[in-house]
Amino acid sequence: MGLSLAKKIIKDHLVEGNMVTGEEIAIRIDHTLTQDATGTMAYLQFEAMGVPRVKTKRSVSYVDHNTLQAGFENADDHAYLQSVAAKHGIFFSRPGNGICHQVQLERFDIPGDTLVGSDSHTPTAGGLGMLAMGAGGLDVAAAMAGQPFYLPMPKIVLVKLTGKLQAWVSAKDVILEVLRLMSVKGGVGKIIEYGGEGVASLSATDRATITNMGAELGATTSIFPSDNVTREFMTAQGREHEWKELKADADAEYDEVYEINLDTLEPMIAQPHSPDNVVKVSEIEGTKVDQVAIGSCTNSSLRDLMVVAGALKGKSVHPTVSLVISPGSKQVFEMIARNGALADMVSAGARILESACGPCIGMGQSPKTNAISIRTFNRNFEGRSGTKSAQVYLAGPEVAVAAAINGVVTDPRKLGKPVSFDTPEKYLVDDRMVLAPSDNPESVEIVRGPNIKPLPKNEGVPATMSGKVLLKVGDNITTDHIMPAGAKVLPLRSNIPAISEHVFTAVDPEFPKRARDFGGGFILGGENYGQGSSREHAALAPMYLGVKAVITKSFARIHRQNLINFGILPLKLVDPADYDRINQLDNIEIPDIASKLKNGETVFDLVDKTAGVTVKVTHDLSEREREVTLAGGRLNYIKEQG
Ligand code: MIC
Ligand code: SF4
Repeated sequence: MGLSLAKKIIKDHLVEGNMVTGEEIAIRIDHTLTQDATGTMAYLQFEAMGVPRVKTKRSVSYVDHNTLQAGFENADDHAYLQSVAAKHGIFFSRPGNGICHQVQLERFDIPGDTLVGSDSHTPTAGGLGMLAMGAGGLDVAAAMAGQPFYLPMPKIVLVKLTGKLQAWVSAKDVILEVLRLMSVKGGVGKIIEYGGEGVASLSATDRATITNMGAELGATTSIFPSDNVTREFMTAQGREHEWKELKADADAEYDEVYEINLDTLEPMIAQPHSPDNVVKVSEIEGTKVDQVAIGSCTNSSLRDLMVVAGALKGKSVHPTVSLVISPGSKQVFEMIARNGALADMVSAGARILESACGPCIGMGQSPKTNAISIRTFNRNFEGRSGTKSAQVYLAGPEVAVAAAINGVVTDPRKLGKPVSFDTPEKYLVDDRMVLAPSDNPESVEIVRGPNIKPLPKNEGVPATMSGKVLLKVGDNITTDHIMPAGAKVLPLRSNIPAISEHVFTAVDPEFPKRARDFGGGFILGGENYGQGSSREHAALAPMYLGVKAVITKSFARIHRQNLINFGILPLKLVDPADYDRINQLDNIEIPDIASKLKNGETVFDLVDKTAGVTVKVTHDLSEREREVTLAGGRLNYIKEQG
């Protein structure tokens, strides 16, 4: 039986385990990426491992999230990151050079190689046929230190594309359709592989839009074949030598198959407050719009911005709409500046930001109270824009620009003649904003400003766990609920004591105080707990506040891994109905947990002393993960292993 594309790459990189669905495997990692908001922690952890030079083929450190610099904190982080990169053999993409995933796609991704990044949208690289996964900073640090990356062998899902996209319909509509079909938890434990004859009509950056937002399915990653389109893109980036062909065997077997006919796909839009709340644009046409934001790692390629500029040319932004645009990279920015497209945007009234994440992570441009904001981004979780009452919709650049011009949600097919765009034969390549590591690393001093605080430590699992249920939450809790981002909190990413004061405040402002008053305790959650971002702060800061275990119906992959990495036990209710029997502030106890865990037991009694009931909880930790948790986290474990 032939192999899927994903299985071929896994097989090539397998260092431990068997490729049996659900079993833990370990793969060799060729490349890593970090961004500044997760990178400071990742490099503090890398430093703690005591490895002088990264052991990957190539590691790149980007600065793209915290670029507002409303105080000294962001700039302190940048200086720290730049010095660490120089010293330890890492390339450093300077602030202003662009969003990590866009720059990585343009300049560094290699088909058939593996990439781990401390950002959940790392699968963007799957657009070029790379096996790319998001992870917590500690897992990325471990990969830089030469350790393999561990994951349960995923199921492989084929999304077969037929036909060709119609005018004013684009890649974003494809992934929104996949989200409509599969939901935000439909991809958990799966790799989404794209195939079928429709693939050939999608450009490399179109494919990257699709694999990027595969993160919102909860998928391990998403991947496209590497074909002639990939080759042309890499040649235009001056990197033909790094190209190679990659495709699934004709008789490859898949665990699930979906089919999407591009011919009949219409413009789609995700409504508040979830990326899978998708309808056809035509169903909500006429809805008044207050803000339009174009950019992010999903939709800020040259193609996307040329379409936006083409639609805006000679027109004005609607008087009641604020239109903001952030180009994805310096390359894109410079190219639209030189070819005049930027002038068309500015002339129409667009507000141009630097090449960075910006509004996508609530770093500025928060919309007004109760605003309706249409964004080309990938997440519309409540409050993420910085305005709790805002209604954020997600759509492609065509739908976004149509709304900016008309002031209401508009089917872009009504804009008339489509804007044509041909992928350039040559992109403007200039890597001066990427600094190579130092040739003389001993001479490099690490710069540690006052915002860089030491890593907190965790002890192992206590003999018996007891304490209060500090918080009870529902299904699909995101890491934005657990550890909010935005302009106020993001600057504290290198300062765990300070950032821990914001844990769960989006849900319950009293949470940090309660956790401190009770000396820590437990969290009770529903399905898909911890979906969204890879931020390990959503585990690290609760750990700092004394959270010992999180008990849920199910977990999202990256967050589950982060909990283990910091020694917090991810436990599941054996009977999900028991969720209703346990309440916030109940006193609970899990007797003899440490010894039971050591002995390999998987089911424990959880005694709810307040409710007077005993329920069963379980874990699905691999042997290695059990040891990591018992050691109090992966850093302790790595040190113990020498
Ligand atoms: C996000 O989109 O939520 C982020 C900000 O890029 C995060 C990383 C972070 O929290 O720093 C992600 O997606 O992993
Ligand atoms: Fe940045 Fe937004 Fe992409 Fe996250 S999703 S990496 S915040 S642009």
